[in-house]
Amino acid sequence: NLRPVGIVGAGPAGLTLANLLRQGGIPCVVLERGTREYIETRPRAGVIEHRAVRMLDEHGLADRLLREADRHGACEFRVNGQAHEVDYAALYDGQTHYVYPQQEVVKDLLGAFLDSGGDVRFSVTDVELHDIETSSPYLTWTSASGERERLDCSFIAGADGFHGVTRRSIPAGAVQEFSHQHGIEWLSILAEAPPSTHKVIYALHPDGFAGHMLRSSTVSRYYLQVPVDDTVDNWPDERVWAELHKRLALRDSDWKLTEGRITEKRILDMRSYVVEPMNHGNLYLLGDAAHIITPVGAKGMNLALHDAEVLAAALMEYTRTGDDAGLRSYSEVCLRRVWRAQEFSQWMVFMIHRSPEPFLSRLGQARLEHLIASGSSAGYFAQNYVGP
Ligand code: RFL
Repeated sequence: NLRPVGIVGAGPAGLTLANLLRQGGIPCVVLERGTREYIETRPRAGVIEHRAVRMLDEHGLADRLLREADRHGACEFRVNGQAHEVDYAALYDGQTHYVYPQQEVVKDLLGAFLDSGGDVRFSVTDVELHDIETSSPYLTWTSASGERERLDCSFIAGADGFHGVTRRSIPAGAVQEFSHQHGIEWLSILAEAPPSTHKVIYALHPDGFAGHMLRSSTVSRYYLQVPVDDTVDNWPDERVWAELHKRLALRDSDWKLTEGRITEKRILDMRSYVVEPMNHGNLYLLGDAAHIITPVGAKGMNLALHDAEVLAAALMEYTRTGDDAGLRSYSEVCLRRVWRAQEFSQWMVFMIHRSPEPFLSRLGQARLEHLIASGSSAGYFAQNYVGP
């Protein structure tokens, strides 16, 4: 009579863990604040590393992804209106990214879990964690119908994102927090516009960075570097498009940006955060609950999937054999990848942004010129970008 693992949060991290545990015969219950519709339509990431896809595929969770996702092995840096392509797949054993929106990943993971009889409680509120330092931790929450409920757990998995409740349940002083404000801000835009490019574009312009990301054949994501403390109200649609046209422009070319209806506009806090260790007692944190990273380099969801894979293996080993070596090394194993991703993201942030300090802008430009000119620098970029 195994007590279940209580998983808080049905994002990519929580749902991947839930599926892997269920496949391994370990009972679990997922508590989610949102409705099913909310989590299945929440657009965020869109770029998945080959490694994460292989892991999902090994567990039979990537069928639709492999059928529908586009594969990308090159990106473009636009500097002063000139395009420089980096063929990172060629530089790294032919490995590619998969472009597949995060809400589709969530839809697939949720569908697989529910189809196998998995237990997800939607629309829960006031989740509380109890006795996490003991071997009988438990969760309480208010259900969608207003009842206070309780689940006695073997372990608790905190997969409730950066603003969730699980990390905050760890007593002050038991963990160390590392955070960094990158001193830049992005306006993030989602539009019903077919992509104007076959590759992701990172454009460096005297007025700041602009990015054209890929999501699907009908939807695209764009980013604009904006002054710190800027607000969405300053960015009516016409200004967004004018700025994108200007910063993405290509010299001596008839390339054009296709516009579409803007469906989301938000200011992104360009911040990094890591908590160490990623566990306390019998609470294990994963994904954004333990670490956030800027979207530069597209690592956040990939790290969340990796944490889930490592934790599932550790919990399975412990349940089958009583060996807790995997649980003891969980945090260390995950953090190694997390810090490597943070280092790469920071390297890239520095390279593609215009700093208020002109000297630093020049250094970033020199880094990019080196990347374009040098095989070894491009090799570093390729390996880290597509995922080590
Ligand atoms: P999530 O996805 O935030 O899921 C957490 C879930 O927990 C629920 N929840 C609670 N449930 C119960 N009780 C509570 N108290 C709760 N509090 C929260 C939430 O409703 C939610 O369902 O975390 P997870 O699973 O760790 O996944 C992390 C990723 O979502 C995140 O890292 C990425 O989206 C980051 N990211 C990107 N990552 C990539 O790998 N590639 C990309 O291209 C990429 N692009 C992006 C991004 C993030 C972005 N934003 C919006 C921050 C682009 C953007 C614009």
